[in-house]
Amino acid sequence: MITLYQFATSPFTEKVRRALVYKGIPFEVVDVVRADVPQGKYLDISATGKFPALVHEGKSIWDSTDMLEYLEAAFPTPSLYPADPREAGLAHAIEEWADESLYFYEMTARLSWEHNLERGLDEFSKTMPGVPREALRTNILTAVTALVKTQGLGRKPYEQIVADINRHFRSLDKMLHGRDWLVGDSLSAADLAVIAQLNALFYADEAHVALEQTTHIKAWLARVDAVAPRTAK
Ligand SMILES: N[C@@H](CCC(=O)N[C@@H](CS)C(=O)NCC(=O)O)C(=O)O
Repeated sequence: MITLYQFATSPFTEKVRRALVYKGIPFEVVDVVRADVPQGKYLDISATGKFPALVHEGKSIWDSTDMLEYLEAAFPTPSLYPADPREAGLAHAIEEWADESLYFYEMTARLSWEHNLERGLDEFSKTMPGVPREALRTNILTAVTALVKTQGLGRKPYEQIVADINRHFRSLDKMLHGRDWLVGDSLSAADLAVIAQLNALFYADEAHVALEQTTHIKAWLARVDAVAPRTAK
């Protein structure tokens, strides 16, 4: 049995869960308590202290990109990667764009802009048992604002970040023009990585405004949900 150690609120958790469900792999879930991570409680499971992480047959795998590759090797069908080499390369590039770029947009808009934070606070409360809601709000705002400033995105003016978000949605819309999937002719790791970051971004009003200006993304979201739902049916 595979065990998924997760922060339920993480887009990377959603990406990996969808891969597990798509491949029909049974798994159990352990909700990681955030406060226990700095104490080193899970170091044998995730050396980076980041989650999600998978444990399978005594082996730990962390980083969602490595997890999907591991699942592909252990459970090859249905495949998460296009057979064509150029398309396989593109799928990886889009996966990394989602994980390493879109991620910071969702962090900034969902967790460092106060007007959006309320929407996700209850789910965060579950990962931080015992922390009062108001303290949690302040802690998240302070920590994520500092983090995205250090990364760089958080130093851009609000209007610029909103313009970037709109451009990301327009790019996706173009990628989906005349196509069912982001790369190739079936679902790939690229679709899973991008939908997971978009769903986190949808906690932000600004992402809904951006979505409304696109033509193909809503149908693609429904398509991915139909074959690789967030949770097994
Ligand atoms: N590149 C990693 C990113 C994982 C990640 O950043 N997870 C966040 C939650 S969304 C985390 O564990 N943050 C806690 C930390 O950075 O200490 C992946 O693809 O799995």
